[in-house]
Amino acid sequence: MNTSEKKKNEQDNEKEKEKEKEKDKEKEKEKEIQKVSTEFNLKKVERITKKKFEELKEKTLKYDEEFPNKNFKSFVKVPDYDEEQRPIPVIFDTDIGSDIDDALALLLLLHLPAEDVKLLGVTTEYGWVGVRAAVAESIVENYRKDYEVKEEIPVYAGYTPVLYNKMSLWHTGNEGYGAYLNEKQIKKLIKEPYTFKQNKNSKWAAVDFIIKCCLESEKKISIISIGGMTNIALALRKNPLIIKNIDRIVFMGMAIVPHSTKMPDILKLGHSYHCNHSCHNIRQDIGAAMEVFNSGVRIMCVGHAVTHTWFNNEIVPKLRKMDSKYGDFNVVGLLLDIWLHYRSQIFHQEIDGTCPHDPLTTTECIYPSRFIKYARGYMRITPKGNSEFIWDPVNGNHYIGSQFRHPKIWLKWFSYSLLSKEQNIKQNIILKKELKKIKDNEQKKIDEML
Ligand SMILES: [Ca+2]
Repeated sequence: MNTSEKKKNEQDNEKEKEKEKEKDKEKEKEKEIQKVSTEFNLKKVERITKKKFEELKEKTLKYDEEFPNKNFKSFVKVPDYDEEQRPIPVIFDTDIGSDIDDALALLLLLHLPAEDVKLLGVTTEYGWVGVRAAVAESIVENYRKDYEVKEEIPVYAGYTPVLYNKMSLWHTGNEGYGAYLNEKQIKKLIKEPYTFKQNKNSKWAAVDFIIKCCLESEKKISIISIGGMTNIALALRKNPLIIKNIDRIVFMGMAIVPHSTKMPDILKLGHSYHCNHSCHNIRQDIGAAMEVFNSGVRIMCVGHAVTHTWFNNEIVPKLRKMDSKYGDFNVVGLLLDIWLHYRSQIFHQEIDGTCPHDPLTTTECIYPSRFIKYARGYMRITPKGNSEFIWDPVNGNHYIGSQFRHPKIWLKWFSYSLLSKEQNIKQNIILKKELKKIKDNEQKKIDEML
C-alpha cells in the first residue's frame, strides 16, 4: 500500500467512525424521546388542578384585606411587549385546512410589518396533520415567492394522536378527522413534492421544533395557538425549562361565562365562573389543554365571547375570485371559495362570510389589547372540556378576552390587510389615526366631567 492509498484508507476509516457516532447520537435522541410518556393521567391532572383552584380561591378572598386601597378593575389590558422584544418571534400552531379562519390568520400574519413580528415557523395540529402542513406550506411558499423572501419559514406536521379526548367534535363534514378538502381539491391546491418537515421515524418533529425555538431564541417567543394544544403540551412535558423562554401563548377559545349569558359588569373575588360551553379547540385534545393551562405559562384567550363578528364585506368576493396571477393570496382565495360553497351546501342557504376567530387571535398576539380587554385569573379545564375561572387580578397568569373594543375598525384593517403587505401599511396609518381620535374623544369627555 502506497502513501496516498494509506491516507485514503485512513480518511475512509474516519468517515466510518463519524457515521457511527452520528448513528449513536440518533439512537440517544430516540431514547430521549421514548422517555417522554404520552400517556395522560386524567385523575392526577384533575386532582392537581382542583387543588390549585381551591388554594387560589382562598388566596384571592384575602385580597381586600391585603390591598385595602387597591381599586381592582374587572377587565384590564394585557401587558404589551417591550420595544426591544420586537420583532416578536412567533410560532403559528394551527389546525389549518378545515375552517377557513386559520388560512386568513396566516395570510394576515405574513402581511404584517417585519419590524413587528418574525414568523419562526408553522406547526400543525389534529388529525390529518400532513395535509394541514401541506396547505400551510403552500400559503407560506407562495408568499415567499411573491415577496422574494430568502429566509426559510419551515412548516412541521404535528404530533398525533391526541392525549385525551372523549368528546365528539364539530359538525362540518370530516372536520376533526382532518382537512375538509377532498383529494382532487388538495391536488389542485397543493403541488407535490411537499417539503414540510415530518420525520418518518418519529412524530415529534413539530414538538422538537417548538423546543428548539424556545431554547435557541435570544428573545422570549410567543405561540399563536389556534387549534388543539397537543404539540405545545408535549413540548412543555419533554422540556419544562422552555417555559422560561415563552412570553405568552395566545389561544383561540375560552370564556368566563357561556355565550348565552350576559358578561358580568364587575367580577367578584372568591367567586368561580363557569363556562359550560366547551370550545372546539379544547375538545380537540382536552388532556393537552388541561396540562398547558396548568403549566404556569401566560395564556391569553380570545374566545367566542369576543370573536363573534362577521367578515362578509367587499374583500370576500375579491379574495374568492383571485387566481394565481395575483400571487400569494390565490391559495387562500381558493380555500375561502371552497369553504363558502361547502357551508352554503350544509346550511341550505347562501353563506357569504365567516367568523374571523383566528385572525383576531393572531392580531391580539402581535398587538396585545389593542382591541380586547381581559379578565385576569386562573382557568381550570375539566375532563369534559368545560371550564372554571377564578378572578385573580394580582397573580393570574390567564387572561380571558371579555370585551371587544372597536370591532368595525379592526374588521376594516384586517380585511384590507389580507390583500397585500402594501395594503397593510396603508391600513396601519388609517388605524392609528382612528384609534387616536377615539382616545382623544375619551379624554375630552373625562376633562369635561372634571
Ligand atoms: Ca383553527
